[in-house]
Order: sequence, then C-alpha cells, then structure tokens
Amino acid sequence: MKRKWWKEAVVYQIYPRSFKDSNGDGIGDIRGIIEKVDYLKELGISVVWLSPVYKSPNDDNGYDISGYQEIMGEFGTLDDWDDLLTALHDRGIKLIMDLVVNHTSDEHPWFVESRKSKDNPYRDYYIWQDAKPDGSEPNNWLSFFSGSAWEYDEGTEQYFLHLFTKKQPDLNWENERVRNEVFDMMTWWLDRGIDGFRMDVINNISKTPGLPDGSVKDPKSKYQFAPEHFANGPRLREYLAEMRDKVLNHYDIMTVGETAFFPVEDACDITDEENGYVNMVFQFEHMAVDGKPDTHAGKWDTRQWKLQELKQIMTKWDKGLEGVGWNSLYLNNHDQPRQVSRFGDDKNYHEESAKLLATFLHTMHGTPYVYQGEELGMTNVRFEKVEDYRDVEIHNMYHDFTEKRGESHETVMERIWTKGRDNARTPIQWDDSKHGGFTKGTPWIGVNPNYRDINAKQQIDDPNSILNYYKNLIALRKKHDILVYGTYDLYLEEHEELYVYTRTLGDEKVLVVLNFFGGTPEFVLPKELEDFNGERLVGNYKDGATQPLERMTLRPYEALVFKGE
Ligand code: TEU
Ligand code: CA
Repeated sequence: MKRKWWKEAVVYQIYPRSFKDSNGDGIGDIRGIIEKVDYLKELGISVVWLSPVYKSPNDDNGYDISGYQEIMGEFGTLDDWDDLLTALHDRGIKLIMDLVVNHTSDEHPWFVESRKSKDNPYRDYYIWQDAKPDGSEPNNWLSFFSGSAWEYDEGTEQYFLHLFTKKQPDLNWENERVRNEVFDMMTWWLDRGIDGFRMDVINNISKTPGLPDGSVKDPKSKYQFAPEHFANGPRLREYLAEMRDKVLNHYDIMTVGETAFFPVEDACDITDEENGYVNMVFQFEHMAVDGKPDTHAGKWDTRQWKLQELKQIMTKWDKGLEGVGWNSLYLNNHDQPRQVSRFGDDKNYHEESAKLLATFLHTMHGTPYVYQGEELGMTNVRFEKVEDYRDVEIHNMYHDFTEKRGESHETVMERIWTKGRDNARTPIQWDDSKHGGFTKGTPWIGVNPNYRDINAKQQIDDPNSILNYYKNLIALRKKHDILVYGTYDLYLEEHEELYVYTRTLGDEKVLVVLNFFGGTPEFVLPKELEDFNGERLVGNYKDGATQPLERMTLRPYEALVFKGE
C-alpha cells in the first residue's frame, strides 16, 4: 500500500450551524469557526470536513443547495470563507467541502427554470415523469424522509423525483449538461484552494433505467424503500470515472464518498487505489447494528446491539478493503446519535466509555473522523416537545408514525431520543456560561442542559479530560506508522464483552484490548500471541495496567493498547 497524506490524516467534521455563533443571531457561522481554528490546531487534527455552507433555504440544513458558488447569508460571505481557508492552511490544516450533487434545492435557478415548462432548456436537468393513468405517482418509491419520492407539479402536470424532501429534487445525471455543470463547479472550488470533497449520497446518482417499482419490503405500506434502483445504478462507475478524469485527477486532494446500501465488494472496487474513483467511503453497515437493516425507516425500530455483530461487520469491511481500497472510521456524525450515548454509557461511565470508543476509532485501520463535540464526550439530548426539534426527518417521521402507524406521542419521542439526528446537532458546549458559550443570542436549537458539566473550557485545563485523551490519540497516530498502515487482525471473535485485535507492520505489533461494557471480564492472551511482549502505549484509566499481559481483569470500559514485537 502506498503512503498517502489522507491515510495519515485525522478528519474533524464541522456542522457550521451548531459550531460557533460570532454575531449573536443564534446561528453558527464562518467567523465563528475562524475564532476556533486554534482549538482545532491544538487538538492536532489535519483535515476539516465542512458540512454545507452554500446558499440554501435550509429545508435540510444546507443539504438543499440553491447556489453552489455562493455562501449562505446566515453563515457569512465568500470573503469570510476565503479567510477561513487561509486560517486553516496557515495552521497546516486542510479543508474538504461537502459536495451535494445528487439533488439541489427546488429554489436552485436550474429547478426554477425546469418547472416552468416541459420544453424549458432546463427541464432535463431533473427527473420528470407522467402520472400513472389513475393519476398516481410514476412508481412506488419511498423517500428517505417519509412518504412518496415523487411530488406532483400542478403547473406542468408531471411528477418530479426527490429521494429526500420534496424541496430536494434529484438531478438527472443522464444529462451530460448536468454532469458538466457539476464538474465545472467542482473545478471552481478546487481552484479556490480546497483539498477535497466529501460526496453526499454519491452512490445514488444513477437510477435503474425506466424507474421500475421497488420490491415489497413493507407489505403494509403504499411506498417502498427501493435502494436496489438507486444505490448502485448501472451508470454509477461511468459517472465517477468521468468526474475522476475531468476533475479529481488534476489535483492532490482527498475524496470520501458517502455510500449507504453499498456492499463492501463495491466499496472496494470504487476505492481501488490503482483504478478506483474515490479514496475512501463511509460505509453504513455498522450503523444498523441497533436497528432493522435494509430499510431506511428501520433505523427507528431499535434493538439491543451486540458486540459480536459489530466486530463481524468491522472485520468484514477491513478484510474486504485490505491491500486494495481504504476505509473511513466513524461512529457518529451529523446524521447519527452521539456515540457515547449509543455505544457507551453516558450515565455511569461517561468518561471511560467516551475514551474507550475514541481508542477504538483511532487504533483501527482507516482514516478516523471526529464529529464536532465528540472530543468532549457530548451526549444525546431529550427535548420534551416535538416542536423543540428542528430536523425535517424527525418532523416527517413524527407525523408518519403518530398518524399512519397510530403510535403514541410517548413511543415516538422515545424513538427520537434514541435515534433522531438532532441529537448530534445541538450547539457545541464551549464553556459553562449561558447557552454553553455558543451564542450571545437565542440558539436556533436548544443547547443540551448538561453543558455545565460537559464543556470545552473545563476540559482544556484537565490533563485527564476526554479532550486531552483525543489529543493524545491523534498525536500517537502521527507518531506511529503502524497505527496507520499496520494490518488488522481480530482475536476472540466470539467474546461478548471484549474487542481484541492486533495491528502488524513489519516486525512491529500493536495489541488493542477493549472492554466494551460495564463488566469486569478477564482477558487471557490468545495462544497465537504468546510470544508478544508489549509495553503499554495508551489506556483510558490513569493508573496503568499493573497485571501481566497473559491474564488481566479489565475494569469497566477499559481500553488498553500495547506496542511491541
Ligand atoms: O445523508 C444521506 C443518508 O443516507 C443518511 O445519512 C440519512 O440522511 C440519515 O441516515 C437519515 O436518517 C446525507 C446527509 O448526510 C444528510 O444530512 C442529508 O439529509 C442527506 O444526505 C440528503 O442530502
Ligand atoms: Ca451567526
């Protein structure tokens, strides 16, 4: 495997609306990010992934773009953005931008034109279809955010396709003009100096020709979630190859494709170092360990996750990509609940479990992503009223589940508290002042009331804080090649509480022992490793391991990493 800067990187994701408000309007903005670049530098991360800051009516918080080469007024100006790029580059931090090109906003000038008439030159920029003879939607596809994926346009008497909200019409990638517009726009940003793209739902851009009905997964529902017709379409590779040859290959950048419902074999193929299209992907399989896989709405039907299943998925992905492609490592982002609440114990072992999960992500094989606030151990939130939530997915789902499924308010709120995206979108808790120091005004979404206990100010000064533990892990990854390039191998596959693996590079070896729960299981060194003698590299309990490596009793959520030969 070749050495690459993006393999050695640790990426920090910024969700600008919730990061830092600089002018008191309650909305995070670019000047706010600039105030915090030294915080990022201090943390040691090497790349920032900035969630969308483009012009947008914010139906889906910027993932509905109405101007690709303009900055959202609430966030600032293009001059502010240029200053941010400079501030990051001055500190040796690279910047990758979110590329949202499966769809635009319905307020994008292309769509405004497109819906004017059937013979408008922009009509074919989007996917328009006639109604079925009975007037109903062209097919049975369910949108990601509840209801049909089709919206009827009275003016021109046709339906348009939207896999996400009805304010996010899908672009028609079959149209060469659309592709060239996208490639020109990408080139414009790259020439402005950015270091790559995170590509939103990039595997959805090619749809099955003829747009056939999806197979029936939920017999009770009128609409069916149909990834078989959009998650791995027949022209996906052709479009990506064109993007690579026309745009990406001309720059030294990193690219990460967000690819849900996309198996490891395909991920391997599109991230192939020799002739793939993107450097790495965000896979989603491990995000389904506590839900119903294969259907999108299945995320709301939660089940207790099992460590063996998580190990099996992570290992399958590692081995599937080994030596050919590359993976991203994440347990949360702006679409997922907070990892310490989901996979740790944010009540009894908040600090221990936050550090355990961090140890896991930073010692696995791939590029780690830190989602803003994760480095502080920020947790899920419980707002009592559905009106206090802002996410369109939550509101659509609330109506769907209370009205169509007849569920009680309490049941649905329980689902939102567990899985809602707004768990990750409450403002960053900078200090213990009002609104956690995020804003001097009224925040656009409530601050998590635990900001007095969990905040950056207090953690910066505490050498044992979660924040400083992240800093240490990030530094270790920079120092030890083996943490980036070492081969991953799983041990004790069937163990219900311990996740144990090694990383191997040349004659060096790292052994990672992670106790994923609150019990005190015994670890016995596997026979194959009996010659290993390692020194403790890092661990999440202050007083290091005093027991012999051959047999140790782990403490709740204990994480231990040894390095040796
Ligand atoms: O997400 C796409 C996606 O498949 C999911 O992450 C999904 O939004 C989530 O699981 C909902 O439960 C991307 C963006 O990350 C997300 O914020 C956008 O809403 C979506 O695309 C549309 O652009
Ligand atoms: Ca602001």
